[in-house]
Amino acid sequence: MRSMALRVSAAVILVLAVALVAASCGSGGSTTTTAGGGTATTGGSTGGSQPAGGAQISIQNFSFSPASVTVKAGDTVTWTNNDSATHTVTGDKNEFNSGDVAPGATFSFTFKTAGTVDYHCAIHPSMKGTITVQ
Ligand SMILES: [Cu+2]
Repeated sequence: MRSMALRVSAAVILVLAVALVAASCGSGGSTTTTAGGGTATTGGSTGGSQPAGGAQISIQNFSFSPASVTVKAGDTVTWTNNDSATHTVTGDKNEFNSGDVAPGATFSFTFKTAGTVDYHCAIHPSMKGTITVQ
């Protein structure tokens, strides 16, 4: 019995030692993990059907997400209505107006001039967003 217990504890120590070595290797490898995260960012351009540099905005839970987006002049911004209600994407100064965007539908607009455009949903005025064009 006693030697059995010794063997078990020896095994536990061995496992712990291996775990420690693995942990220190893991922390050294975390730099690689961060680099992998950078690759994931590149994957964000997977919306390959969009022109390079465009932006995607999701309409959900009666809000624009993200509410603030910065693009370059000439970029196309696409809004996708992921909500269960109909919304609009309407420039505060009527710079653009999507009209009704049904659930599941999209609206795209190309911003050609630099400046800041505030917009809202004409149906739900509390829904607001900003596009900054550089
Ligand atoms: Cu709305």
